Amino acid sequence: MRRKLAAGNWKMNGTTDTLREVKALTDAHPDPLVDMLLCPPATLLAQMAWARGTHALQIGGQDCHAAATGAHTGDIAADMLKDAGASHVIVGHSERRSEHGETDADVAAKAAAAHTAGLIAVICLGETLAQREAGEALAVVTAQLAGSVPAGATAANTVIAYEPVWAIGTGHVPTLDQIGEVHGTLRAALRDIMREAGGVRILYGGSVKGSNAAEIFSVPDVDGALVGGASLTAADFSPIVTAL
Ligand code: G2H
Repeated sequence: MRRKLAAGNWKMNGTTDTLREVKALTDAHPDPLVDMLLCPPATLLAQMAWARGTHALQIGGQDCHAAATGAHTGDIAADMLKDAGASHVIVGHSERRSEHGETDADVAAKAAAAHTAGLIAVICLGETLAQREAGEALAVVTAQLAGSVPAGATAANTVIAYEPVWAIGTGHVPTLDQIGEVHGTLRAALRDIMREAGGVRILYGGSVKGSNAAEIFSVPDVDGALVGGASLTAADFSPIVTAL
């Protein structure tokens, strides 16, 4: 049985004032039946860990370096995220892939570093609109999966997030059939990569909001969501948690 996961990716949003949303969210879901994860900017990790108090809210980074330490100005190691209170880290988000040129191999190295640090890696992948329109979506995500999941990945230390690039922050969402087709394909492909494939959670991400969450969560092999814009306030994120 895979435990559902509602994950929020605050991206480059949020200051200390925004932490009020953590209290509002944890107050709204004092004893959630699903896992809740928020990934704030690194500047807020430690304060968010403090703000959650004894609540089971999980906290994650949005990226990590593949190395454990060293001369990498501006970067953050997985161990540092863990030290700040994180249990997860997002790797390979499409904005990292497109804005920072991260390849599947880079993503796999980062996920491996996360595992070494004891973090759960949320590995993101997804096709572009051009790839979707060319009928390449399934081949693209299958290749990304094979290239981005490192040796040593298990159901306990790895979450997959399918985020079609054309759905991110655009309000465009794939049909339920399209989501189901990709998630089913990813589940099957995982079986070629690792044992425990049946236990790995596969999230959908891209323009998830309260009004479409329930129908997306009804799709087989959708184990939760990675939410961007609608995770920034408790008012928007709470209905998504409830829909799971
Ligand atoms: C996809 C998602 C969060 P949004 O990037 O990872 O963002 O929900 O704003 O489309």
